[in-house]
Amino acid sequence: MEYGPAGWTRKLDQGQNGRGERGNEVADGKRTNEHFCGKFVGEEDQVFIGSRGRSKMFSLFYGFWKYMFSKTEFHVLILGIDKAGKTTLLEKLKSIYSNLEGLPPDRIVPTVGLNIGRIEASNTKLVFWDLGGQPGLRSIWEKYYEEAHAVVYVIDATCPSRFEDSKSALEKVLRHEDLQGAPLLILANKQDVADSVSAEELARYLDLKKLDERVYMFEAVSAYDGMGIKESVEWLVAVMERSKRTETLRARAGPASA
Ligand SMILES: Nc1nc2c(ncn2[C@@H]2O[C@H](COP(=O)(O)OP(=O)(O)OP(=O)(O)O)[C@@H](O)[C@H]2O)c(=O)[nH]1
Ligand SMILES: [Mg+2]
Repeated sequence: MEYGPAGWTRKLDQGQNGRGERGNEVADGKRTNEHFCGKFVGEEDQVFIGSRGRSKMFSLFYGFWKYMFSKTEFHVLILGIDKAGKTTLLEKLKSIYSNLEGLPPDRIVPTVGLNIGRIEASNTKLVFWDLGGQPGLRSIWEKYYEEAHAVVYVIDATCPSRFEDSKSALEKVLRHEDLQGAPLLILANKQDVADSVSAEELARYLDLKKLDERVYMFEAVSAYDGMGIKESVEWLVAVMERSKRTETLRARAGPASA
């Protein structure tokens, strides 16, 4: 059941007969045994409209209402090479922002498919897609690019010997046309470890040339103790709300699906 404006309660766009006719529902959510088709349904202030007209009007009004007042939903991809800490980060996000207790690090296994995490922050809904980073799984990443509002790229800041691998995987992500204009948050993860490199050092090391025309930020985080995670989410929401890419995705989806 979807809840529409002014207490209307109904299944969106689906009549009980499967043809968009709503049979015996009335506007205040109560039900009557009379049918709408071509006649009044009792109360004087109810307007006489055929079932198809009502259905269409309701869809339009409901779509508009949803467009104006429902919380925006953003899709955020979490990418990075294997063992960077993506899934640990996702579980930490869930613990911080939802009532769900995230999995503890010792119960997290390497990702083969996709992990999804939904949170609400700054009056928006965020859906995180966490994908496996092993070399054989990286070709799957691009299947999710088209629908992503932003990318979080996680790097293990304690492991300089893998920075080169991280850098080339990230450059490939940035070259892909389906991710054009997507804001990018690069996380120097595992800051709880004493010899991890800082976000500034990591930025110097990566020396990414393709970042110029993109909104991006480097942030030092720890998926273990939560350092930097709230700042990261706040930044993501702020940039996605005003990014051109969000406008494009919204226009593509249309008002009814906002
Ligand atoms: N010290 C420390 N270890 C971390 C942190 N985040 C993740 N780890 C550890 O890093 C290892 C890899 O973590 P995962 O979250 O499985 O990494 P992943 O990026 O999801 O890896 P794939 O699913 O294979 O792509 C695990 O042993 C984690 O406990 C962190 O912030 N600090
Ligand atoms: Mg994982």
